[in-house]
Amino acid sequence: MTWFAKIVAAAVAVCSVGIASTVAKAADQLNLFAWSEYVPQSVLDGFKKETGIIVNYEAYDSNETMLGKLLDSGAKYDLIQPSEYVVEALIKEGKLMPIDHAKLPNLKHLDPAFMKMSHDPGLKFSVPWMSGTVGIVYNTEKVKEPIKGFKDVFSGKYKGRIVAVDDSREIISWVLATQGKNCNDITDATLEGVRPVLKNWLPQIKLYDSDSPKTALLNGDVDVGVVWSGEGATLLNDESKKFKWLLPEEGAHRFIDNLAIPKGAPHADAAHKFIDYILRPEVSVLISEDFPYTNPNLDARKKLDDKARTNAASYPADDAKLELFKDIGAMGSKVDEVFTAVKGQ
Ligand code: N2P
Repeated sequence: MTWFAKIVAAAVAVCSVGIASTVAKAADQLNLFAWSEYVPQSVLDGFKKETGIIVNYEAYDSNETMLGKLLDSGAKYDLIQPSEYVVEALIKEGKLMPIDHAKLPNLKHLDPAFMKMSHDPGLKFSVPWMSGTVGIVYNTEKVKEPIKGFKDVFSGKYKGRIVAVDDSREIISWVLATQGKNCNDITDATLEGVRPVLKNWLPQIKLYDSDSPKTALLNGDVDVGVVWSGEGATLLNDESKKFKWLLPEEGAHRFIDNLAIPKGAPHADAAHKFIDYILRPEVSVLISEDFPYTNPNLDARKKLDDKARTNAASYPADDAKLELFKDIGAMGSKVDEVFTAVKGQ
């Protein structure tokens, strides 16, 4: 069974209620299936005001959830927001519609570095939305010894005081990093090596939250987090100044989240219009203001104020040790299986 077949089977098993009824079909609508806490209402409103197109924003909290629903839904979605390794997989599987660059005059604002990424060189099937990292954030009023990496977070000292994103591929990559292995070195053997470490780590996590892990840190429910950089950037902006952000010394994942149009999308033209709209620097800035990730739009970045441009979580140092995830094919479902099994123990 391929990774895709497994995800479809799992989606069919758990989705008792079809999503078709919630997804609009009218010509002046756009069905956007995107990460939660990532698309500002002001952008959706501005797009509607200008084009008359209503955006139906359905949110997900992991690539795997998105894939399951996408493949189970028939052609309902017009735009999805997969990360780099999922773009790579969807291209291989022939699931994406080519992007018509002639409809995207604002593509010129992108940092040229994003045109050459290995998951989609030349951006034939996707356009970057935001980039980011996964790092560590902690409350310095509660944590007195400096934390340097995953080994410190999961030393046992912070048991019951940790929030982490609920993401199997991420968490397994953290274990691999502590073992000196690359985040894409995923085989049956490396997964078996990961399992005992997961058994030790996962019971230390108080809360899994991929939507808004900053909330538990702000509330004081937890003191340490392993979270998306945009969440870390928001915590750094907190007026208390009590949060510290760092990239783990063992190495970190750099993700590139993208917009892509699934094959068979009912409103492909509206999808292109939306992509071009968010590529406008003045619109792209609105995204950065609400969700301070690394903006791939160079002309938008120039419009950010100094505080935003120098936020260490949003814009890591050039020499940071960062790795992109690659498509790992059928091993993707094994990653899920190992994580779910240990989490459920
Ligand atoms: C936004 C989530 C960031 C996505 N809320 C990580 N790929």
